[in-house]
Amino acid sequence: AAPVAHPLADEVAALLESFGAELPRQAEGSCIVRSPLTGELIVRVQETSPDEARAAIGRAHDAFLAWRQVPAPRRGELVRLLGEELRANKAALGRLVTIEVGKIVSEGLGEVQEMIDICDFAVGLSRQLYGLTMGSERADHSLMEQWHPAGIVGVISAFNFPVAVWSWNAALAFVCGDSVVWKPSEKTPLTAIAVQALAERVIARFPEAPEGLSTLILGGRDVGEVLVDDQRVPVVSATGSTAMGRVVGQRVAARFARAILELGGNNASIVCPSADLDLALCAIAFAAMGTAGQRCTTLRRLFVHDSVYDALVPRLKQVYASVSVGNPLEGDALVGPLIDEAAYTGMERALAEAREVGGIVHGGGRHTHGVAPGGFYVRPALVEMPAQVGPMLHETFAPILYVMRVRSFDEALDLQNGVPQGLSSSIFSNDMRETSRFLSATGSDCGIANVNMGSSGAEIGGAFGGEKETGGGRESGSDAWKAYMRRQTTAINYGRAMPLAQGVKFEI
Ligand code: UN1
Repeated sequence: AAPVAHPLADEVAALLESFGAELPRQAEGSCIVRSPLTGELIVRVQETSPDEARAAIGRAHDAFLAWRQVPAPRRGELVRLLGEELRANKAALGRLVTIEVGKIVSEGLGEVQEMIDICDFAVGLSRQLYGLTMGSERADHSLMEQWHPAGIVGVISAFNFPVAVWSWNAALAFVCGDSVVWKPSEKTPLTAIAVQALAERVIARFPEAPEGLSTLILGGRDVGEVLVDDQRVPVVSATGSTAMGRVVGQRVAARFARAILELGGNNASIVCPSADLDLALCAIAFAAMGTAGQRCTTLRRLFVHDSVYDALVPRLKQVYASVSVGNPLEGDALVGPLIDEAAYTGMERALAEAREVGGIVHGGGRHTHGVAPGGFYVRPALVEMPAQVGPMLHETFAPILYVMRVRSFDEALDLQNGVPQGLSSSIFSNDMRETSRFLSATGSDCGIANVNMGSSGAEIGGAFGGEKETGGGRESGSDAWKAYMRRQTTAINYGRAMPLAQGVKFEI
């Protein structure tokens, strides 16, 4: 039988239809969407023009003016319904993530679960947007702070978590009384169109929710810049490369708005003499090879103590040599494709650079067996490094794990902290002194520090983000919501006198 012309494109069209959206088939669109599973062209998508983007921001601004007046627990009810919608559509949306990004099935589903989790979190939060009261120094005065909605939250997201990142921002923004304008990665407009359709469905049947509460703009840098530069957008939450964040952060700061930046990671784990090596092996494998090495929390550097190096690293090499790579829709491979050809050439370049500085590369290279030739599948690479140099200092978005032998905990910690990025880190140790030092003020300098776990796969309950070139922003749980609101300090004089603070006298 003749091969089917567009099997994945047809499936994507059907999936989008199930969300109430249409596959935007535009012959002329400049955003070319291919499935990394096969390289098949799914569709060309038309970019939003700068004028259309400004109009979308206008609608989002109007929506904010109405939404901020809706009581926060009611806003939480909207997010509860969004969570229900996501629960009902988990399988279909997870599958669309797999088709558009190449994640394995359980990670595609996991991404949608992460969306559901943050919705649940935000529902509770909608009744806990707590301010404070302080004791005033003046008689018959009270002093307090309260949190008010901020305005439009601009969300710029990356391809690797094409829908979850929106939800970490949007679920909080909605309960905080904000509206959202979302510019997803130009590599993943289809999952964004699906989620936008689900959000619109919920908004349409919620009486107090204004049209324009959730808005989508599509395209690359030009359209992103409109969002970044618009005075009506007080909060811009951007996930992506450090190079992108450096531009976004400066432009947002130039107009005194707030940027929440989640940028590059170069995450490390330290394996100490007392480590449970079986546990470490499993944790390292998922952290380094999961999502084909394309998480910002992916484990990229491993420091192994001399005393356990020969017990661990040969086993790790075996795992690397035997891990299954393939199309996640056609089997149970643990490693799917890279997002595109540029990611593949980036990986090849990093491996060549590693060899130049004395690295010994195990694995790597294109994997072609049993997969469509248009997909960029690779063997994950383990690279034994003589020193922390060359590509080890950069984030390469691919499954490369650099391994180094270390002779002490202090040496490992210095190496771990000795890179420009500061997202995630972990230690494998059963020695309380080591683990406690790792978590102390003089330990890991990262936003995330784990014990006896890998660097990736954070739960939404904690604040997510990192230091240094990772950008400093925090999203998701804990008190990350505060970045989505404006703080107001309020003093009230309920007496008849007019005392001044600090005892100042000004008698007229
Ligand atoms: C990202 O890669 O952009 O901790 C975020 C994790 C996920 C989030 C990753 N919960 O790996």
